[in-house]
Amino acid sequence: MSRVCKMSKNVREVFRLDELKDDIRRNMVALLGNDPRSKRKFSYYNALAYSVRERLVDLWMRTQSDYYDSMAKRVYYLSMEFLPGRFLMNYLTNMGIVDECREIVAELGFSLEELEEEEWDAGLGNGGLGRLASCYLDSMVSQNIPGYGYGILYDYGIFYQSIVNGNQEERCDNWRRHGCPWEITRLDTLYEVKFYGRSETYYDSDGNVRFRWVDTENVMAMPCDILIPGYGCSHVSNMRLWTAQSSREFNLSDFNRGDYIGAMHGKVMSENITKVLYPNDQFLQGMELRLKQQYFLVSATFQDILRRYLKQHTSLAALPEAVAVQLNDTHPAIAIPELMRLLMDVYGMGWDVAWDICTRTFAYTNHTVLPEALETWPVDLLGRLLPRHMQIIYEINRRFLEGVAATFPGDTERLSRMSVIQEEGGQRVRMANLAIVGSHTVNGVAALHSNILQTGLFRDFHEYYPRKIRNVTNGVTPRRWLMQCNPALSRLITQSIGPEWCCNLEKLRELVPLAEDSAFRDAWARAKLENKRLLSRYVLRKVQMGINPNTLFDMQFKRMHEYKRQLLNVMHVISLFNRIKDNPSADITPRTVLFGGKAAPGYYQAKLIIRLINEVARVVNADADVAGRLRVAFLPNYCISQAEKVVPAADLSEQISTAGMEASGTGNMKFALNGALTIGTLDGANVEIMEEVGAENIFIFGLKAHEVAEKRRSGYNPREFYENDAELRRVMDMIGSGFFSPDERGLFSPVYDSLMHHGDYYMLMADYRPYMEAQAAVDALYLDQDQWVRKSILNAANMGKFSSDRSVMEYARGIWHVEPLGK
Ligand code: GPQ
Repeated sequence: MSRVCKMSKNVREVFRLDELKDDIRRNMVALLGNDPRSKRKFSYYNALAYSVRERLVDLWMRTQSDYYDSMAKRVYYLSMEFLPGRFLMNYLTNMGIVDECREIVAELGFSLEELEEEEWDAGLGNGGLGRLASCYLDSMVSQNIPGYGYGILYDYGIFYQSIVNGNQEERCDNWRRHGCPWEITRLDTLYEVKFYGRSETYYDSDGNVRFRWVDTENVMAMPCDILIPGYGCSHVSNMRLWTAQSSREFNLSDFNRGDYIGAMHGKVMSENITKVLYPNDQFLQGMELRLKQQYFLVSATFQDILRRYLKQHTSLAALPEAVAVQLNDTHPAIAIPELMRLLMDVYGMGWDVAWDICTRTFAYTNHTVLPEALETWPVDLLGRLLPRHMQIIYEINRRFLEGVAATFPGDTERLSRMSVIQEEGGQRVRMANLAIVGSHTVNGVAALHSNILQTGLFRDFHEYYPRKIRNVTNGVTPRRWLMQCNPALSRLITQSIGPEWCCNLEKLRELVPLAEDSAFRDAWARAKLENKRLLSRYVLRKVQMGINPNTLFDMQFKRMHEYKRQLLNVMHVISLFNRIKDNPSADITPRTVLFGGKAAPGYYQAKLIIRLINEVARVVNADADVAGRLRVAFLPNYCISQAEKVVPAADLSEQISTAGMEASGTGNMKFALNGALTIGTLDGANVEIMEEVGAENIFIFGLKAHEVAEKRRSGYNPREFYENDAELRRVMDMIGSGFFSPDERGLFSPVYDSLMHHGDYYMLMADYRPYMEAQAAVDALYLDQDQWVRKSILNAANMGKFSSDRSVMEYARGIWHVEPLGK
């Protein structure tokens, strides 16, 4: 039986809440050196944070010794990105002490919400991939799956976005400038990470040829832990984030030569490795520093994994029984040759034994089919930075292709498609191929996406390894994405069906009959309205714009990408504008259309669409005929803490990517879970959301994935839609002719041209009319509030499948082969 305390009936006692106030005051003085009589919110936030954290350290240590004593198999979730957002309310929610804490903080003269706002988001990721990793950590620890997140502690997370004259401007996100109370820095643990040098052969004492990696430049990795409390404090785990420190000896030698500046230069350069998160989402830039970051994560993590393993085992032969490593996309895939190197060069194993251990340890998750996102590294670059790994990759590939050639004799084209080395256009290492070959399981993140992997992108691999490629549909944690972000709705749900839903989201189904109860529907609508009011206040504060909570809140919040088609949404807005201008007295459903999302700093077209949204907003919002019926706003700096305000207030969730391009989406799940209705294409997890909520409770439109593929093959002509649809033509002409940019008429020509002259790759023109029709159905339904609210309830009620608890259990049982501890 687990020694870790099960959630006590008396949280007051377990977390010593009677002492919390005194601890906050003590930490004000002892840790922060502040006068407790000061009323600085930031100091009180910090003092509270330290006081909360120290209550968990003990539980964390007990959890770790539980894992140790039971010799449980551990899961290592390796990810270049985590997007936890703020920690304070998550700790309090998972500890179950929000209300108690609110009282204590009030006695100190603050509201909990104002202290919450003092925290800076931990933005150590770009978007969905990083947020998924954070949801999975929450679900693992909440379900007693022994797991850890391993990543990088970037000094600068995803940039801070501001909008200046309608354009995105990036500012650096110095998120730890004033310290971060959640970090536990392990100053005494340092691992050496090697780069460059060369691979040398030598003979061991038995006369066997062996390899060693010599003449390297070394950097030290120091871990920093952030605790991850499970819901109900079943267990407390951690994510371990690495930071680069210069290595001592390479400093010393330079100092001894008297080259002080040279030594400092080396120090600064080596510490640059963890300076900044690359802000590209699904776009490979191919910078050497990025590859260094990847190997830095992998090398430090494996030293830590093996150290922990070898405390309890004498031989590495049983590694796959004790360790499961999940690769979050190919970003950490260099782990495969790294483990081979460690097993062979450091622990003396032969190839076959090492390879068997390796392939039973790794599993790989693919998150995209976009070709520009698939990682390939030039052989020269990889070979220079990691010469021994390059050798190992060649050998992995040689043996792999031998196997393929034996199964498909004479099929040289297949060999060149499947090769880990791409030959055309200069040799490059295909990281996805390496990850597939070196893993026992590969998964996509939604049923449609996994299917596309099997039949499209990884078809050859699926034929060769018929059981390797599988599906695990993504999920989101109901703790942060309902309980914490939407107290009004959570309260109502708990009052109606009890509190179990937050650990067993399928329970929400008990809300289905309540959709027929008019008193419940009223309460549901009131909760939504309350959230819309809160958001309206936030919007007023952020962009000085008043929005009316009684209008339909239509939301598209996600990274800016052409395939996500924010432009299609803008085209709908322009069409509504024209309809109102043509007929100012028309009876239309009043809407507030809100956008948010960052564009990669070098992604010209995405930035231009941000500008277009802002220029359309300027025109629409200033027009007297439109007033009260249509408003448009772009909220700057979309991030986790903003999502927590936006998601609960949405009526309509825009999930309108070109079918076949969005691997899963997770925003779609968050919005529907909070009672928004979805307008979307049959893409990613939208397909499964439709299956769960019922086709009558979602607005599906547009081309299907196979139709998109078919149209691309048979020749797609966007102009045909322009010529046959007067309303579309007018929209395009307004964009192209400078209607929204009177001072710079050609400003939006590239937007116009991409659709009209460059093939409209994402098929907006084809989907415009079906989208307009779906939006008309939205308008009509919204006028019937009774029906709308009924559907809103049915959406939330049927979202049980999309809990990350379910996803994590599928990984645990089907891929990691671990069971929850103490069960
Ligand atoms: N995703 Cl490859 C990212 O956020 N960043 C990436 O670099 C890659 C994928 C997203 C993907 O676009 C979404 O459809 C998924 O829901 C999400 O990963 C999590 O799987």
